[in-house]
Amino acid sequence: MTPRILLAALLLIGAAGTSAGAACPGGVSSSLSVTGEVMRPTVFNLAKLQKLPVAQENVTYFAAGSVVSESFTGALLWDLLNNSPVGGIVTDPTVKNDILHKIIIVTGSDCYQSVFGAGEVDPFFGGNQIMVAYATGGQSLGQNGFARIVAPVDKAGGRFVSNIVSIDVEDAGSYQGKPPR
Ligand SMILES: Nc1nc2c(c(=O)[nH]1)N[C@H]1C(S)=C(S)[C@@H](COP(=O)(O)O)O[C@H]1N2
Ligand SMILES: [Mo]
Repeated sequence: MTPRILLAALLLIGAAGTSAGAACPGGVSSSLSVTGEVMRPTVFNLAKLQKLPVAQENVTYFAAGSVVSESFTGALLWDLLNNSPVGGIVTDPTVKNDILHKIIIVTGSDCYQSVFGAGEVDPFFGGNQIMVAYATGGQSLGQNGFARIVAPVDKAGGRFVSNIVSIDVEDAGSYQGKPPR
């Protein structure tokens, strides 16, 4: 390899290395896709989210060391996954409590991510009223996108993924045997 070709090859490798960055441009989200082990994968915009039963939550949490109190309006994550149009998480009735195997991966436009256990939000188990919020104080969420997670029992805002672009449901079993990242 001539030095020039070697340089070109290195630049290409470098570009490939930054392609994850290109997939996470950040910015204000205006739709999110629900994918993975659900009955009907669905793309939601604000109007579609507003068709789900409306939930209201007053939460107080730490954000970067300061206490924030906000009144959020949105849909419960459980309702979003189980009501029409998504219609539920796919489970295998022959597997004991298969719902407890399911992982809900929420991703923001900047690729900020948090996972939630289906058992944590299932009203029969944890019943945590985790919300996909689309308004705060009666206003849209502005720079936080059209939708963000609100986890009312959390102490800090780290799981409040803003600018949601995807909610992906996966099975813990599919990760077994994979090397840790
Ligand atoms: N998409 C995205 N969501 C995010 C973050 C982020 O970096 N990207 N930071 C989180 C953290 S660490 C906190 S404390 C809260 C801060 O939210 P607030 O400034 O609106 O209170 O947002 C959370 N949601
Ligand atoms: Mo934070």
